[in-house]
Amino acid sequence: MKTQRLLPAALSLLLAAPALAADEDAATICAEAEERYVELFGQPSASVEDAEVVLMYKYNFCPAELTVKAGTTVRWLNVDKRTSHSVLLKDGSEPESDRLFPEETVDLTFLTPGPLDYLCGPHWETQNMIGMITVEP
Ligand SMILES: [Cu+2]
Repeated sequence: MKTQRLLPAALSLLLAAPALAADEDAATICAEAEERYVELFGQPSASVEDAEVVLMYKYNFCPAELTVKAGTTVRWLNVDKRTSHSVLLKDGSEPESDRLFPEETVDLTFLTPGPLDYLCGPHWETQNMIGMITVEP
């Protein structure tokens, strides 16, 4: 009897959950990602001085496209609450990063000019979680 009473309550919680990430606009998601960053670190991500920060949030890279000078370090930071992500350069020049759990980071320093597509190993196919770095000389 207890199970029967609990189940409908659990179902109604699921139904009340927010819309799936895919339905949300990337700009809205990235604005939320930045809010998460400020909540966690007490300052905007742009105030990081030793790297350009790309946030990973709700199956998006924020910003999805980034242009940097050669020699710049890009730091990917997961600001999701539960989901883990990775960084995998499509040209295969680096091994896929470890799974980054919430609040974990990976740094890559880009020396060679050119465009570089990258993706999230677990989510590029199902969630289109992809990004691009353009390295300028
Ligand atoms: Cu991912």
